[in-house]
Amino acid sequence: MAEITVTEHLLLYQKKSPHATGMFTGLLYDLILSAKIISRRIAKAGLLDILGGTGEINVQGENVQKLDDIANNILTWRMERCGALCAMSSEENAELIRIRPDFPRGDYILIFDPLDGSSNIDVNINVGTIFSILRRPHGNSGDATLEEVLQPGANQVAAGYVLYGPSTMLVFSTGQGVHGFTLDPGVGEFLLSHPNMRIPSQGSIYSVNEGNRKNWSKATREVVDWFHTCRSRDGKIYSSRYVGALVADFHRTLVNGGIYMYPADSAKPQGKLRLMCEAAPLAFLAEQAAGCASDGRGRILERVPEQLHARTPLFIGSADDVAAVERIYGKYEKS
Ligand code: AFP
Repeated sequence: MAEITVTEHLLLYQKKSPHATGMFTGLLYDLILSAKIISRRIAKAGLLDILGGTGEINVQGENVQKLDDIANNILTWRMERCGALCAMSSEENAELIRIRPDFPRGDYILIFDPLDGSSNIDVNINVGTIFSILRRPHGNSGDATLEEVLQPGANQVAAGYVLYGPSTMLVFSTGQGVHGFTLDPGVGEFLLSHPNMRIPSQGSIYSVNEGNRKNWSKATREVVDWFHTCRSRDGKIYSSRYVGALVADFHRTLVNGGIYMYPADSAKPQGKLRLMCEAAPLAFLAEQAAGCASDGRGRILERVPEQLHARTPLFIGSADDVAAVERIYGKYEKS
């Protein structure tokens, strides 16, 4: 197979789209460079004094890991200088990150989770970076306001993730399908390895933290019990897989099909996952790959965030599996 770098791929798509500008391609280029730098730091984490926590608690009430901080700083430093942004939001920062007045700015808004699944770092399990790119309403200038940032996921112009796994992979969509690239460390480039990724319409894997069962509603128990007993089209009993790092669990779901679930429960009535920096970007990818993403009632991409760090239940993956979840919740809503 001819080796196409992610930069070549971006330029090709830029030519195909009359709306694409060099500014947008430049934004993605800087994002990808940041991911390569993060990947290099993670690969050496066990050798450097960068494992463990910083002793701080972030806006989400979670322990900040040293690598959370490192990844956040790498992304913030580079992206605020890229000239394409009018605001950023990170999972690690309570407020919007403003672009310094002496830096050039553009029309895009970048939302990211710098290191998702970071509680897995110390045990050398996959982690990832998730990103979402929105555009501010036409004609506005200056710093983006919070109202401009709180857009539904359906407005995303691009979204993706970097999975720091056995190999580092970049998976993203600009609304023209989902494409996956693998980092060749020798060349230092992401090379196209998974063109046009599609989620099978039904899978045979369900993924959920069953330790939370005691806190689930009757409806949620029925949802998970459904996957305990149903069979895939080729007669397979569903298997259970749960990494506890959303990017890794989603990537498996994207490649193999099936469903990832993080329902609301009595301890987390809004769910655990963040709408803007976790659920919406992965929902954009899922739909671009012929899958679905729901909060149990309807499309994640239609949800308008009421605040920067709004949370949501999430059911994402194969279209038939997500439809089964909505059917069961729907039954309880009617009764
Ligand atoms: P951390 O980044 O704090 O590890 O949170 C990871 C995460 O948001 C997501 O990546 C996982 O899917 C989910 O939490 C796991 O949560 P549980 O540990 O409650 O199952």
